[in-house]
Amino acid sequence: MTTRPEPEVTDRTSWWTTGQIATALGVSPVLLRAWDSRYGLGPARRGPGGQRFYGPRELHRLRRMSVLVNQGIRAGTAAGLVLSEAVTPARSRLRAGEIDQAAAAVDLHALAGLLDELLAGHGTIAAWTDVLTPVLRRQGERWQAGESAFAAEWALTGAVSAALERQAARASPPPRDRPVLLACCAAERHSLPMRVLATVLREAGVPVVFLGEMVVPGVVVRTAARLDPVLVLLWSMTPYTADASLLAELARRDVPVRAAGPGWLPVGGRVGPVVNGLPVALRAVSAHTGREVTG
Ligand code: B12
Repeated sequence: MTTRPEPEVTDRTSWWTTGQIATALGVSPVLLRAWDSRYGLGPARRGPGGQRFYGPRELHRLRRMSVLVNQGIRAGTAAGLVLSEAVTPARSRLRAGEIDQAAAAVDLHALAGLLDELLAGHGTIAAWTDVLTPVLRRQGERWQAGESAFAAEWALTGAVSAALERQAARASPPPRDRPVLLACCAAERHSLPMRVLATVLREAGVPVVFLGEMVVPGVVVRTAARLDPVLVLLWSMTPYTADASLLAELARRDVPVRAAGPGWLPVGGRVGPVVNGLPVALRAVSAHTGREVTG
């Protein structure tokens, strides 16, 4: 089985169309086009035929717009508010710097406040993509350069996990339905990407069960048998944690399972291309649940 790397940001499949955004927000495509032409709440880019393509930042702005309008605020006023609080790259860099500093100082109180504010202001997807991912990558580079920053990494990842749990807990309870099951392979301690996905799915009203880091293979098999999930994502961050025999065992039992994370790229997913990015994961969930999930 060949593997497919995560699509580039320029790859059109990483973006959402007007129809997908309309379904996710429960508004009509006509209204979205009106918000674009009247208030400039438009897509990130357009295809050759003028088709609109929205990214996480635009989705966040439109969700805010829709919430404000539903609260009875006039569309023009709401658009002004949304545009004035727009998440700009400069603002994201500022937030990233503040979080990095609080982590370096192992200031858990400041970290919790900054992360809650970030998630509320940017939305989970943009907070992860635009702010937390760069901060975490920088941590990784420091580690690789031999800098001893274990305390900062520990503080940061613990605080991010906890903030994401708080954010998920604010969402309304999901319907009682077959869940999406997320699990890390048995030796895998890098759990944040799955925690982010669990949060985004909770916010989107999709039932999700996240088993956490370092899950014993038998537990994944038994939980899948018990919950009858619509989809299982088996996460591996590094090649030495990818458990191909567990993946094969789940597939043999007819569990709808996909390999997720860069750890699978050298060995291949065996059951379809590797799910290696948040938008790709959301599309996989959409395909298996039959409903458009854009976060
Ligand atoms: C935080 C962290 C830890 C924490 C994890 C805590 C936690 N609860 O998650 C701790 C301290 C436990 C840890 C431990 C280790 N770590 Co570490 N860690 C990281 C760090 C800094 C961030 C991990 C992360 O969340 N990445 C997510 C984003 C930031 O990564 P990304 O590359 O942008 O994202 C890719 C995918 O994940 C995917 N993606 C992004 N978001 C999403 C969302 C979804 C839903 C999906 C499906 C995909 C997806 O798209 C990207 C393209 O591939 C990375 C550095 C890095 N660059 O990732 C190192 C890193 C992953 N760790 C590394 C190593 C070596 C280790 C240790 C072996 C070292 C050690 N200290 O003992 C152990 C291994 C533990 C184990 N058995 O798993 C290396 C791995 C190198 C390799 N490829 O083999 C890295 C890359 C650091 C480095 N530069 O060398 N680590």
